[in-house]
Amino acid sequence: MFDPKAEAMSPDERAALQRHRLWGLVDRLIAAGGTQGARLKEAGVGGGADVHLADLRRLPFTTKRDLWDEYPFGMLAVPRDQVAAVHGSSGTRGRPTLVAYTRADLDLWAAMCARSLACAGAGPGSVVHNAYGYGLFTGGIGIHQGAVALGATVVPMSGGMTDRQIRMLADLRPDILACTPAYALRLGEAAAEAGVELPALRAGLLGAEPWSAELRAAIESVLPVKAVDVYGLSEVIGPGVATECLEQDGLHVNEDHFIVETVDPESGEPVEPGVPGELVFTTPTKQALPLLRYRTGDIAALTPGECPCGRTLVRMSKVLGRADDMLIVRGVNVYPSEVERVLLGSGLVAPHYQLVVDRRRPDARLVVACEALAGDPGEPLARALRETLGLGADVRVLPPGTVPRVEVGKAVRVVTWDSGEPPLPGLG
Ligand code: DLL
Repeated sequence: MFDPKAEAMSPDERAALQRHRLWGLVDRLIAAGGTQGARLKEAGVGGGADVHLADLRRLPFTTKRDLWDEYPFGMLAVPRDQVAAVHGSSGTRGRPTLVAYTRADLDLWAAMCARSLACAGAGPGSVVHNAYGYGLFTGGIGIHQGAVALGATVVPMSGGMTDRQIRMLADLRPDILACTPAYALRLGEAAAEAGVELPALRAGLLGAEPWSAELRAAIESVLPVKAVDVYGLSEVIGPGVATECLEQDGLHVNEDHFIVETVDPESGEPVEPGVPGELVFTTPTKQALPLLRYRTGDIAALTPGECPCGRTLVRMSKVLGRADDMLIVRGVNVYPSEVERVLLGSGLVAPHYQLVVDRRRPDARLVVACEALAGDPGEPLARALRETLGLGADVRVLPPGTVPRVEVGKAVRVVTWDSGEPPLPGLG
């Protein structure tokens, strides 16, 4: 079930609500007197009344660098003692990113995650097996609070201890599995290894990392689930920003709380609907760390219009990748997810792979490490990568079980080989 009042508004109703909320945000940022407020004043904005929705595209951006520069609490828009919790991301790319929540923010977050679960078909009384990591990472605690807010029964598994997860899935017969797509695959593989036939689940609510439609097919072939995509980032709130419904045709962005734009990652200018661009979010209702035009680095396309499920929220495509994950191999630009599509679309290899960027020489070489389902797919895959993506890659077919499986945290799809031993056995 979904809330038609919030999720099926007409475009005019929604625009009026966004405009009203944006007005409030601009006033709060200016009153808080921080970096974002100062930039608004520099841009000639004296208060929310000056800002219409159409002006948003002319307002200043906020970036991850701002969060780092003001780490840990410099960007707060409320007094420190009103912060009820902090979360963040581990900072695989450098410093950790810390975000703060007031009690009202935690309620909003729970409501957004309850919407995500409802998108995946959950309702009061559903059993939610939550294998996202609990802790500073937003996945575990976010989905947990969403399940509680929905009136579901949450099983707080966190990541790892795969044998015990299989046992609980078999015994508790949950409706929803919530975890990363790579871990869903691992669970399917581990259940098969243990000879356990898992009972059918209604849906898998999978996200926190990019995954292709081809990986969806691989997951649905090893686990009895309909796999739907959930997107979010700590800075904006965590999971619950956008979710696919059971139509599996794009992620509904919760636009009443997260105003979304897509811009050209180079110029920062808006791109047309349907064209992939960098996702930019404004959070008009968040209190502790409200963001104006936050640049996510994530690339996806937006498509307006009503979904057969009844929601009128704008839909975003699956995330293609992060602007900074784009590989440039001998002049060819490619996202890891595009390589994933070719690999898994071929039907020749198992859904476990890693891309090794060999930088031991000045002309970087891409090594695609994968595991064959049958025969020797090296040559046909190298040809498919060349023909589809224009990419010259060295495809290495490794023995089954060689590519690392993910038990905890996010899948590492790309590794760099700078010197010394190869990052995976068998690549030397
Ligand atoms: O990954 C929040 C989350 C938890 C989302 C659980 C969904 C499920 P961070 O750790 O801050 O937050 O990482 C955010 O992960 O900017 C994207 O690059 C990537 N990401 C998250 N969801 C998806 C997705 C959580 N569905 C960063 N598809 C984001 C592709 C995703 N990338």
